[in-house]
Amino acid sequence: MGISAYTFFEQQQAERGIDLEQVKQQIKALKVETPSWGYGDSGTRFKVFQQNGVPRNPFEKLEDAAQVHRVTGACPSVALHIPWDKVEDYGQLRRHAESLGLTLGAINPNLFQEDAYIFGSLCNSNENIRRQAVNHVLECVDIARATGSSLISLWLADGTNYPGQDNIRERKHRLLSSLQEIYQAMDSHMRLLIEYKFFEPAFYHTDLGDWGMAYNMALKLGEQAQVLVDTGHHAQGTNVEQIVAYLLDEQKLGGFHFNSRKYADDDLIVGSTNPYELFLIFYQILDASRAGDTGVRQTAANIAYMIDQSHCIEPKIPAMIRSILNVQTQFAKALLIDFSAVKRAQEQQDVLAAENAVREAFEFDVTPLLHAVREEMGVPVDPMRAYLQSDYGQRILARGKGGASW
Ligand code: LRH
Ligand code: MN
Ligand code: MN
Repeated sequence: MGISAYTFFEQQQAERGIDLEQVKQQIKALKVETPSWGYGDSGTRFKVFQQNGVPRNPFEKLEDAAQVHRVTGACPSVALHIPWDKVEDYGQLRRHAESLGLTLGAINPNLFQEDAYIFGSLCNSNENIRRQAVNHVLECVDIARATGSSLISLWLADGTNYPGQDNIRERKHRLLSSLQEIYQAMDSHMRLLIEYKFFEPAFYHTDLGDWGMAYNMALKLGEQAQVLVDTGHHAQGTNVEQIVAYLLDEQKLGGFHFNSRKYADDDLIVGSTNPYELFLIFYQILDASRAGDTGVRQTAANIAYMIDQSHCIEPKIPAMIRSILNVQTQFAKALLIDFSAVKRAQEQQDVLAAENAVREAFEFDVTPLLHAVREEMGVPVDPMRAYLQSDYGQRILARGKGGASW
């Protein structure tokens, strides 16, 4: 790190009244969960590409995830997807995670890859299939107990392809009663995160098609149910940060699946095409968490930040490191917002001054700040370079091709 670059940055921020010590603390506290499936082979509906050195089982996925945490210090937990990560003994998987300095995070039931689910899972009109789906999620609640996880992260692929294919209102009733049974089975420290998506695999209607539907279910279920915002799950032009602000104010923002998208549910590296959107999401979160704000109902601390990406053409561990660095960068920038300047401009209804006070934070180069933070955390100043210079990428090639895939 160039000492002078940081000193200059420090002076610049002090003049703006930004408390850099506070900022550094908050960057250090930001933890982002990585998904087990982000380390395995993946693809599109056209092709799943096999890469060399991909983990062959959930144990090896954790080993790869531990590399991301080793160089970033920001990813101490890993989300599981069941049955992709099905093992005989979840206690053993948990111990393996702990031996690597990790914990097991959100448990994601898979309600989309059984033939039985061709017409849906929790919404299916066939009672036996609904039962199979509910039982699977109940099994995930048990797995969460064994892994020490507190989150059940549920995404529903259910929907229809044609008008009239099924009764939309009846499907809604079936969904609510399925979710109620699941909700009641959770322990009191557990949270159910309900993820929505506007289309795919269903193309006419999706049973949880937007945040409003997920919110309605969460509201009916109770305090332990919240909404999960996957940044790639919206129609073009949707103001995702407004959804974030709204849910925060209702105490219903459970967490995120970060990724970036340009056309659909692209699942690309977060912040690669839309860094300003990510910055504005953090702006809303920090604004809602500010002390003294009478509207504060939820703080940044109890939001589950998770990555949900499929790295189809890029090497998986560096792709995950890149994702984490992008998240840290935009979070750091948002922390530089002069919130009192924003407030003043809002009170004076000075549109340009308000927009300027937000945007100017985005325009700072936070590299010296992040270097200083990493030095203090005892992790490499340049995590990507540290990983690439290690021999881990070489060593895993011995695993060969044909690793785990979805
Ligand atoms: C659905 C989704 C959901 C799944 C994951 C693999 O598109 O975002 O979170 O669990 O992808
Ligand atoms: Mn997702
Ligand atoms: Mn998705």
